[in-house]
Amino acid sequence: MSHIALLPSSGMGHLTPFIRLAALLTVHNLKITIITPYPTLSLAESQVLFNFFSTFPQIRQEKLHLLPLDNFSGNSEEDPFYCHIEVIRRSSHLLSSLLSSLSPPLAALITDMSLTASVIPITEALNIPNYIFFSSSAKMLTLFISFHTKANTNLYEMDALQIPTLEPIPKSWIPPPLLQDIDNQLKTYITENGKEMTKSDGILVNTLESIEQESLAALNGGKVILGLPSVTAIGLLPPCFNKCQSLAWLDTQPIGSVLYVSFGSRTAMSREQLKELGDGLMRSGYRFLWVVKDKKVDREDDKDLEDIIGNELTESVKERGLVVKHWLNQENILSHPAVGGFLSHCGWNSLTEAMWLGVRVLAWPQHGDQKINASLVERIGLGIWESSWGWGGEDIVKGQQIAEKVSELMGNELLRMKAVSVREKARAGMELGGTSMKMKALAKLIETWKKDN
Ligand code: UPG
Repeated sequence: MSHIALLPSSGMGHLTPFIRLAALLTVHNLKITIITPYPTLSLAESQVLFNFFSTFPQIRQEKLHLLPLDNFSGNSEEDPFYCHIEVIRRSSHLLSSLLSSLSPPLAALITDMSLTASVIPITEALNIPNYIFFSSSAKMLTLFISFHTKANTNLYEMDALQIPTLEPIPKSWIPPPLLQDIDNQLKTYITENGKEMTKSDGILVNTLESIEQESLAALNGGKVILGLPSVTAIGLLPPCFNKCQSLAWLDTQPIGSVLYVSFGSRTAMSREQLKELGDGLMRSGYRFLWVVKDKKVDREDDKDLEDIIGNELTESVKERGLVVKHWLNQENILSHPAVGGFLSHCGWNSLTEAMWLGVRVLAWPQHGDQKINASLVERIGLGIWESSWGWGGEDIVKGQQIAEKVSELMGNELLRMKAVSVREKARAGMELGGTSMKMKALAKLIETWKKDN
C-alpha cells in the first residue's frame, strides 16, 4: 500500500484543508500519516486534531516536536501565527529522521505552502517527492509565486500588478506589507516560499477549474512563472466531520432568515469596529448569529462578551440575534437551513465552505489574501463586496453602512439563487455521497503516487 504523509503548518486556515484532503485520500487504498507540529498555537487546532484522529482512526498521527518556544520569541508587534510558522521552520531539520523512519517508505509528502523553502531541501536529500498544498485561491497563487520576481519594482508606485494574460491586480487588493520597501514577515514569507515552489513536484490548490479557470490556465501555461510544476485544482474539498454540535437557538429560527457573521480563526477586530458592527446588525433588522473574536490567538481570549461589546449592546442584540465568543463548527452552521447569508472576511476556507453549501456572502476582507479572494465572490455569483470599506483597521466602517449592505444581501432573492447554483457547480465533480470521486485531477495524482512506489 502506498504511503502518503501530509505536513500542515500553523493555524486553522492551514489545518482545515489538510484534514479534508487526508479524509478524502482514505478511500483510495493509501496509507495516510499526518505530521502535526506540536504544540499547536491555538486551542481550536488541538481540539480539531483530537476529534479528527478519533473520527479517522485509520489515519496515523506523527508529532513534529517543536523546539521550545522560548528559543524564539517573536516581537510582540508581529503576527503570532507567522511567529509559530517560524518556530516550525526552525524545527524542520527534525523532519529528516522522522520522514526516514516512516514505514513503508513515503511515496510522497504533501507540505503546507508556508514550509516550502525549509522542507524541499530535506525531501530532496531523502529523495521523497514533495507536493505543495496551497491553502488559498489560485488567483492568490499567481501573486504568491511571482512576487519574488518583483523585488526590484516599487510596487507602491504602481496602480496595479500585471501578471501576463491575467487581469491586473489593483494595488488596493495587494496586502499592504507587500507594498512596503522595508522587510517584514509577510514579505519574507511570500518571497522565500514562492521562489522555491518551482522545485516541488507539484502544487495542489483547493479550487475548481470552473471557478478559477483563467488563473489555473496562466499558471499551467507558464505565463506566471517559468519552470513551475503542474498546478492541480483538487477542490472543492468537502467537509469531513459529521454534524457534531446542535445549536438550539438556530433550530428555532425560520428557514434562510439568519445572517452568520464570522471573521475566521485569527482575525480580531478593534473594539470600536465591533461596536459599529453590532450596531449595523441591529439596524439591518435581520436575525444574526455573530461570533465575536477579541484576540488573534484563542488561548488569549479571556474577556467576557460584555467587556468587549459593552452591556448595552450585549442586551440589545438578544432581541434578534445570538452572539457567542467561542468556537462554533462553521461547517455545521453554514449547512443549517436557518442560515441564509454569511458576512465573511473571505478566508479561502470560509469561501470554499460557502460555495460548497450554497450560502450567499457579504465580503468584508480584512488582511492578507482576502481582497484577492473577495474579488472572486461577485465574479462567480456567490455574493457582494463593498470594496470601498478598505482593510481591517484602516477606517472604521459605520453601523449604517453595514446595515445597508446586510439588507442588500439578505433581501435579494436572486443572490440566494445564484449562490445555490454555485453549490451545484461545486458539487458537479463529485458523485452523491462524496466518497466515490470523479475528480480526475486528484485521481491522476494518486495513480502517480501508486505507480512510483
Ligand atoms: N472556523 C470554525 N469556527 C470558527 C471559526 C472558524 O469552524 O468559529 C473554521 C472555518 O470553517 C474555516 C477555518 O476555521 O474552515 C478558518 O479558515 P479561513 O476561513 O480560511 O480563515 P482564517 O482562519 O482567517 O485563515 C487564514 C487566513 C486566510 C487564508 C487562510 C488559508 O487568515 O486569509 O485564506 O488562512 O490560507
